[in-house]
Amino acid sequence: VLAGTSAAFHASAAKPLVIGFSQVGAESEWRTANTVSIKDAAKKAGVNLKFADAQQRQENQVKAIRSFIAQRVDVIAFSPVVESGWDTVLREAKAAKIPVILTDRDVNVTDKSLYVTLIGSDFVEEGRRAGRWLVEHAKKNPGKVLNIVELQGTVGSAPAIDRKAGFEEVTKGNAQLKMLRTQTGEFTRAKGKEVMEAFLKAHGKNINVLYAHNDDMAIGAIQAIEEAGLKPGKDIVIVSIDGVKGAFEAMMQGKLNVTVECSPLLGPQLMQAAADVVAGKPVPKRIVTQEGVFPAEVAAKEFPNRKY
Ligand code: GYE
Repeated sequence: VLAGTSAAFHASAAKPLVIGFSQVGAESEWRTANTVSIKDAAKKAGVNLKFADAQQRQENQVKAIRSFIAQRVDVIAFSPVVESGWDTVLREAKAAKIPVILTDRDVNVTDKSLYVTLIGSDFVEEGRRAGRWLVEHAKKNPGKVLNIVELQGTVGSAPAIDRKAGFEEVTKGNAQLKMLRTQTGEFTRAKGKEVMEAFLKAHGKNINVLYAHNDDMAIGAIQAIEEAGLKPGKDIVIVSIDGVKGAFEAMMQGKLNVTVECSPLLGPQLMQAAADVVAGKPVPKRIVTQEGVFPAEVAAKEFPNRKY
């Protein structure tokens, strides 16, 4: 009885860990799932989470981080909208001795001691996986040149930069694959649809392939393709990234050909890393998520297993 009492006493006396988290926004299905994962994991871990939504704007993230510093939270975590422009505010966090954990997206800083770790996917590899699928697809139509249009993610964001680079790395020099047009669709359905409409106006039936940096833009583009009287998934082959439920539904309807998985379920790893950092335990500089590739043929079988 005594031991139990004292354990309970210690548990209630222990201050809950306070984490300030600045989220990118609510631009996609991926992002919504990521937010749910982080909030759920915080609740389960008994963490006091201060959550701020930046609405896809870096200036809002800088403000949120400064306010977390002023509140003297235990750990600052954030998913940076864009890669560059973080040195000053991260130096402020370091001067205040508050550890910073990056989730999902990377920053471009010369002083790597400005953050503890980055938890998230390898976006270059995702781009390569998308490109490799297309290289294999092209082999099924030997001699045929495929004209590609690309919908990029948010300008200056790590996933947009890296998914473009990885895709280029494996498709460049392939005589069957020709990039016609590339433009940002800002990772949203609305913008994906709008930009695809413009692509279709300019190039119509000459477009053979759409490479979208996320599923939401692909889903928006699917609408544009249908409204133009063409068959998405057939007249235009569509390759995208994330693996959200909406993509699996589109694949089961034959409108999307493949999605490369990018898991948004980073909450539990974030809570673990934050607890470890505060406890003074070593944390690896990079924690990479394990992911796969899902072509339309396996969509129906995999759908019940999808968690986001
Ligand atoms: O792919 C996209 C979201 O940073 C990996 O951001 C994330 C990307 C994700 O808007 O859907």
